[in-house]
Amino acid sequence: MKSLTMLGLLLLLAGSAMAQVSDLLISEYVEGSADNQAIEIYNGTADAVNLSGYAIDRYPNGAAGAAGSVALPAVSLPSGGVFVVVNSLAGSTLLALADLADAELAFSGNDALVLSYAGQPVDSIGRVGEDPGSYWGCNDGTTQNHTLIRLPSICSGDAVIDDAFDPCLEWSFEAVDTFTYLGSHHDNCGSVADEATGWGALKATFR
Ligand SMILES: [Ca+2]
Ligand SMILES: [Ca+2]
Repeated sequence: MKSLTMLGLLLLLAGSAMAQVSDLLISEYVEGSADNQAIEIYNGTADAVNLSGYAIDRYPNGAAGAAGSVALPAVSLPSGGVFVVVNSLAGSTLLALADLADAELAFSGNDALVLSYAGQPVDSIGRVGEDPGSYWGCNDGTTQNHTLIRLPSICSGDAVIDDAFDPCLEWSFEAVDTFTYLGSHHDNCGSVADEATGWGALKATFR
């Protein structure tokens, strides 16, 4: 009985350890009016991550290959922090929220975007190789003229860049030109601190 309980505890701990975000995520997507476009990158891992080697690659209108890319700079993004990239042609309100402004970050609702590291996909929005018309859509909204926020339950990136894309599965929607949520992100994926607390509490219970 006692060993079964210990096995259960170990399985529980293994499960919670896996819950922590494992790599950078695209936490927000702004496809606003005119040239108001932005992407927020979130570090939900336990450690600071240097952004060197990461890039946001753009696959417009169903293109199978990237037509442009924004290389992220060699800055250290702390655990829990976000980095906001804005189209340099965007309006002043949005530009004021940028950590990096780059004219390469120009997209419309039917362009897939991929966060990559050393050329390997880490996360994505949209479906590479598919031109959906003006946007990808679902009951709650579309990838055009909206701000999309990653659901707090999403703990790992969509690294399969060419499968079917249903934005309702991983995103919530805000009205066009909503910039309120840029600059922070929240996930429900657990953290090292939570696990440490849990472990102590579980050990205490077991004794
Ligand atoms: Ca996918
Ligand atoms: Ca945000």
